[in-house]
Amino acid sequence: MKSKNQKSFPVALTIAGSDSSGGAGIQADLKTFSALRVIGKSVVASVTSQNSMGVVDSFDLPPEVIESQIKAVFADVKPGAVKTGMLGNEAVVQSAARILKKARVKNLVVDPVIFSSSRKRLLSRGGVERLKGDLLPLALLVTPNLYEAEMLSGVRIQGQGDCLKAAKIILKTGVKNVLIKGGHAKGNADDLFYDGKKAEVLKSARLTGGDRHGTGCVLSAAIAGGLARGDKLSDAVRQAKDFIHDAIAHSLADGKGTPSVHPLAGLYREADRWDLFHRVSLAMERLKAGRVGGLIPEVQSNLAVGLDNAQNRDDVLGIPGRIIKSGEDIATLDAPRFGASRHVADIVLTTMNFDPEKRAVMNIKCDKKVLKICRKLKLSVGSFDRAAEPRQIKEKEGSTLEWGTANAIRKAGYVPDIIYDLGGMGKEEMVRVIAPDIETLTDRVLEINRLYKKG
Ligand code: PXL
Repeated sequence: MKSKNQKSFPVALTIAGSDSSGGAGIQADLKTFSALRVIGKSVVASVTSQNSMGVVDSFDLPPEVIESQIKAVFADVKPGAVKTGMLGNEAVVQSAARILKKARVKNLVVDPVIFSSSRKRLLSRGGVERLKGDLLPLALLVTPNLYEAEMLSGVRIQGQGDCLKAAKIILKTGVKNVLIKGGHAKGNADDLFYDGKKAEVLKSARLTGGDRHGTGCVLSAAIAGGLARGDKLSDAVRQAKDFIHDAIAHSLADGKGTPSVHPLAGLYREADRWDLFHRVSLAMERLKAGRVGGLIPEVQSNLAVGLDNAQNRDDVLGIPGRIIKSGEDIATLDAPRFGASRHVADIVLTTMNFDPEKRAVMNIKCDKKVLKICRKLKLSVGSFDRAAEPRQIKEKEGSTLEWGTANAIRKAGYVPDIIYDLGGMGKEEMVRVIAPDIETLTDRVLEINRLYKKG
């Protein structure tokens, strides 16, 4: 029963195969629904034994077992959308189609899984015929890849024109829309969307040369998730394409073979952003309480920390403006922000490029005493000389610190804990404290400050 303050929530159902590797099938579908804030229901149609190197075996469940599961779900809630994935054989396709027809499911997305990427047959020949004859007439959308589109249409696809020809033939089964995925084509991974009236090429840049396990499952689940949330089909498809793009970009090589797409990557990243924001805010409080004003250089200071796998300044959290000093006290003008602190963020991106675990940097005053304390604390020390910077690099505004950081790292052979330079024409000498995380960075700066004050 719904309690008084409980909002209604979107529900989607997947009828598909279980993938013991966790990267595709039911497992990928449920992760995708969850990431989209859609409640996932699942009916297992087949059990596959597989790992990242391929499908070893598959065991289709008896049609009555599939029927029984679907009935149990529908007796309780009517999902706003249903997707089908691997169904295994003709009897399963037939019984799934019969019940979905009876339940008058409107938003049915069919991913016509026929082969695994390792070329294991996941739907019998008879199953393909029943898919065309029984299931597609009920479907709002079918999402074949090029190979599946060839199997469903009988058209040999060699170019965009053949895709449209295939889509038109597939539409004759009664399915209302066709999305032919270009992921296996050469060049860009463009898809063709056809609704019976107009064809649209949905562009996407190719991300990797290699195969990714679970792409088809996640895409169709994301479309079903969007439909369950009430999106129009065209919006659901567009958002699902963005979603799979992100899931592919963050694929996980979690075994010896093909990496799997990562449908939860976006959620984790959002959580990581808030976690880092909170930790940097706490670190700023500690630095303020530690009264590190004596370590702040004339040009003031900043600190920045990169997210796991940071790619650009937007993945690096810094302090807007500067950390400024007033005697021993320090102050900031604003809360930490991603994309702030350009210069220190670029140093972070440089250190992470050499060692992904060196993500936190703060610049502090450089004098003999600071350097002596750093050595006493057994911090590894590297340096660069601004005068040694090649002219071409110097002419590119803002690149000196990246060059200097990389230069010091190359000389040391690793990312040192401290990189200093003695300045140059109009440039103040500077120490950068480098650490694996914001807490270690804060500890180091506070310790340097304590010894600096002691004299
Ligand atoms: O990616 C197609 C697919 C769908 N469902 C299951 C699978 C695979 C591919 O291996 O195992 C269960």
